[in-house]
Amino acid sequence: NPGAAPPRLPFSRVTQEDLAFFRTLLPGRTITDPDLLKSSNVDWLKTVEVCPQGGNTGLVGGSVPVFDEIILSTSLMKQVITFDNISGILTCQAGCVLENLSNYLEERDFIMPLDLGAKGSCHIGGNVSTNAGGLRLLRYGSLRGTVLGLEVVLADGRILNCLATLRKDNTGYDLKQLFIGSEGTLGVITAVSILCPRKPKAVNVAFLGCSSFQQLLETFQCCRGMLGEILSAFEFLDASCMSLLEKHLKLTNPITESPFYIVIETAGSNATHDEEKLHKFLEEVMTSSLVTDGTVATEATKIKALWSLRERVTEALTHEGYTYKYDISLPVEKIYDLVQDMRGHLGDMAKNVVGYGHVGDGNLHLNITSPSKDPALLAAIEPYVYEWTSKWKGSISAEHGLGLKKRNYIYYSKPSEAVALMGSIKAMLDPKGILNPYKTLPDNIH
Ligand code: FAD
Ligand code: S2G
Ligand code: ZN
Repeated sequence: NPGAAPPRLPFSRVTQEDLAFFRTLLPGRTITDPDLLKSSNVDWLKTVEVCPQGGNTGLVGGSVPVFDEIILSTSLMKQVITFDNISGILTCQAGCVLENLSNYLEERDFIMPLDLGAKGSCHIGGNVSTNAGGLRLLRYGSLRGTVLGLEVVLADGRILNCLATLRKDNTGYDLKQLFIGSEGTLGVITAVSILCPRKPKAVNVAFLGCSSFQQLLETFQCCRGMLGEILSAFEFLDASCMSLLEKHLKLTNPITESPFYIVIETAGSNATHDEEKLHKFLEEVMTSSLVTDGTVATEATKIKALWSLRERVTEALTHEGYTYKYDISLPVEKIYDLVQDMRGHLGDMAKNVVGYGHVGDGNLHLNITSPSKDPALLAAIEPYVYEWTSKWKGSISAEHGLGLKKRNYIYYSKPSEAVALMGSIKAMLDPKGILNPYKTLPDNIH
């Protein structure tokens, strides 16, 4: 069971001196009462009970302790440090909640370069530590490009001040990249500087229906050609997702029932120009019947309603019982083949097999549900899903990271020499194994 506690490995164990140190360092802010720690000791999916913690919205069991680890919460580190409204470069503490940063920037005519369904709780430090992707990656790129600098506290207490606010700096190794996506295993991120785009003057969202995934892919190609630089998101969900949204969240499907649904967002600086391009595109895909039905929103509340059909799939799934989540990168034309193959492979063992995700990033969210935890179902899914992904040279974790649950499957997406080098870097930066032990790296390299 991927979420189960692993065997004890030669990592440090917490001592009374450790606890005494933190009690002196943070008087009144160290919590040891098990009841008060309950919500921090369980992950968002409630699948791992058993480190630095941000918003605790991670989905791979990376943010919760396994044995006796101390959780470092960033919740009180929520200050914006600087914002330059010429360059759009924001510097802030790691515990800023993503949605608060978005609001702060939007008041100043800028936006965050990432957006995800967990924005109300996740911290920017957690986003950087997981190298979160989200709904805007297609347009603004990943955090590997938008993060300009980091302040990181190393395992021996040294503060690494790489909090640059320059777009270009080629002086030596780009050390911040080591910490982006390292899931708290190499250092504690305490501040982030990030390049933020201007808030678009015109946003449109089109919600379209397609009768096959092939037609969805052709719509994507047409969309990229005809919308070009104003395209800011291309997401999909399948009919199974839509029925869960209707059933559990009482959301309404705004168009005719279809096997596939697409959310397309445009973001530009000239509403007339954008609407003209969008309508030409819609005319093209409707007349060529790539798309069977659709609706467009330009006004904020309708835009939000259309986006919630994509953003709330995760929430709808939680009402179906136990969810086995697979966050897979594949060649974009293969992403739905995995859903179909998995349905054939599982037959009636699973209650739901659904597919949704970020088409533009070649990132599928394959979710399989059963009324409760089912070891036989898990054995039918894993390692089948990882072998399938590896065969198509995909990634077994596109954006959520490996955490506790997927740490031992890293070899499906990385050669052993690479994993060994990761182990050497980990040993150099965290020789006592005090930083988020049992996460990201497989047990066999410690
Ligand atoms: P936590 O869960 O608290 O921690 C995550 C990892 O980062 C842990 O390993 C933790 O140790 C480490 N960490 C946290 N803070 C620090 C720090 N300051 N320094 C060092 N390490 C740290 N993810 C996506 O990529 N794309 C999506 O579209 C997306 N949508 C989501 C939608 C929903 C509804 C939910 C619940 C989750 C979604 N996620 C998505 C997953 C999750 O929100 C991201 O992984 C997010 O970046 C986690 O941030 P957090 O602050 O909650 O981190
Ligand atoms: C998304 C959220 C987590 C999941 O909705 O884009 O990353 O797999 C996901 O449901
Ligand atoms: Zn996602």
